[in-house]
Amino acid sequence: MTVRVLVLHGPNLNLLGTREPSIYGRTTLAEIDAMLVARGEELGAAVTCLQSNLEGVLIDALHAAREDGTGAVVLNGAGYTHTSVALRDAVAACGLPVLEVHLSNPHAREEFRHTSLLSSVVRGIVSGLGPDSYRYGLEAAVALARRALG
Ligand code: CA2
Repeated sequence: MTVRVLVLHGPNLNLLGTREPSIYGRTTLAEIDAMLVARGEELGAAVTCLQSNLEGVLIDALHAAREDGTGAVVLNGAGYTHTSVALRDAVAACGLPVLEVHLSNPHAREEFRHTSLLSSVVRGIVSGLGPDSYRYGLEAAVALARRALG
């Protein structure tokens, strides 16, 4: 059975591949999205990707996912990971398995990145593996969405 997975990218991730390649690599967001859609097809999952620099847009997308048959969410909250109580509350409220992903390993970086407001309300976390963090996050999301369907 086809499951639906929503991939949400937070602020500044639209710049991927164009700046700070030493931290975030040279892969663009469009390339990551294409890889995820292709991997989803292999797994029998319909993958929808959305990037926004606006906290409210990410929160609205989580609210919509609750209603539209989405089975799981892959979320890179980017900077909001460390600051946004509102995004955390939306993750907790959406009632879907959410996988937190990060390209870099925030624990190997500045101290302010060591705290994630999301981690205690998500099902799992994948970080530090570049675009593969998203790939593994998607694979886990598909498995969890399938399991929920029974
Ligand atoms: O490693 C990750 O995926 C992060 O979520 C990325 C966030 C950062 O605030 C988190 O601590 C870890 C930053 C995303 C900004 O992306 C850029 C990409 C290219 C150039 C500049 C920023």
